[in-house]
Amino acid sequence: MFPEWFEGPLGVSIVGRAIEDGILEVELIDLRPHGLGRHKQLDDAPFGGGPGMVMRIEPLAEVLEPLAETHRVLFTPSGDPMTQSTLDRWSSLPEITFVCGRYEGIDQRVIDHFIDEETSLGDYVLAGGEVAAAAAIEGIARLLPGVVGNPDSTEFESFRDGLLEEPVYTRPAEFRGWKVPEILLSGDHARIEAWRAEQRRRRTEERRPDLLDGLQSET
Ligand code: JFT
Repeated sequence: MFPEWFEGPLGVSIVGRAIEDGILEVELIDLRPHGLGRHKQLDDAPFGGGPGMVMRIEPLAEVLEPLAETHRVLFTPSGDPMTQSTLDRWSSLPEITFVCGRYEGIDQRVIDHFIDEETSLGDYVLAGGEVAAAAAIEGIARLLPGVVGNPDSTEFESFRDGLLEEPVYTRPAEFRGWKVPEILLSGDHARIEAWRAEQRRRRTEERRPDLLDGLQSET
């Protein structure tokens, strides 16, 4: 309903570059022209009463039925939480359709007949699906081969070993008396890697013990 919302997210940084370089293609579909009547209406009052409005089926059917060959994802607070494995899976699909709704939601028959997967950005409440779609597009873009900033090896990936990232530092080596950990200036790459691994482990234990529960490497 708001294609102009995506101008920023699609125009800059990793996603902007991926599109410029022809590695990623994004087509925005404005729902408004598919609306009903002279006012191109997209919403209506909910059957059974209650507050707010619901997106009608006709405009979405018109748009989504011809896209049946694509993987059609609806962003919704009721969906399965989006994780890195969701993005890994989506990044290898040739074409994916993200449906971004507004109002109180979408007529259930749209979901039943024109949606392949329901996904949520997370357990907090936004006003629509656009932020989730922008997050997904950026998360996918950085996984695509040839995208600048895409580490060639998943070895340098966040969550690569299911742990949080270690702290990182750059120049100056001292600022207001706050020193960079000595080990990082030592040039001893074996000890540096061991230190980083230990930092990832400790950080994850402290901040996200839930991530350790599902790990294979620990016994
Ligand atoms: C919110 C959303 C996600 C995700 C899609 C559509 C309407 C507004 C709304 C809010 C609360 C309850 C409807 C959406 C999201 C998230 C996605 C819609 N709304 N019902 N909010 N928060 N993490 N993905 Cl369509």
